[in-house]
Amino acid sequence: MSASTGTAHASTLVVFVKQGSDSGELRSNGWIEVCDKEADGHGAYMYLNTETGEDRKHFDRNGSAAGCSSDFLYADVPGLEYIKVCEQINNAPDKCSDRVNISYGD
Ligand SMILES: [Ca+2]
Repeated sequence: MSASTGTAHASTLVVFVKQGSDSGELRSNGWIEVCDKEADGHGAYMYLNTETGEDRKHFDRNGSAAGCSSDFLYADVPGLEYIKVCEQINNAPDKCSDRVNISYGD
């Protein structure tokens, strides 16, 4: 059972991003869900950058174990500049999807 059940359906999907099999979802009410689907020891996270230049990472807190991690954003969706989904690589640059610009609400 996902913690997001119920809440996620009260809003519209803004963007769904994949990096390999890992994925991240952003919804219009600020709900995000990050899913680490690769049992490769590389933690998956959604990277968010706001129009004021703040950034934050939201990890799938149980890694590649079953279930994803959901959170509400610290920022309004219209205040986001872009997001991407990444996996953390030790001693090397993280592997990330392309940036996805967020124009929702702009
Ligand atoms: Ca997981």
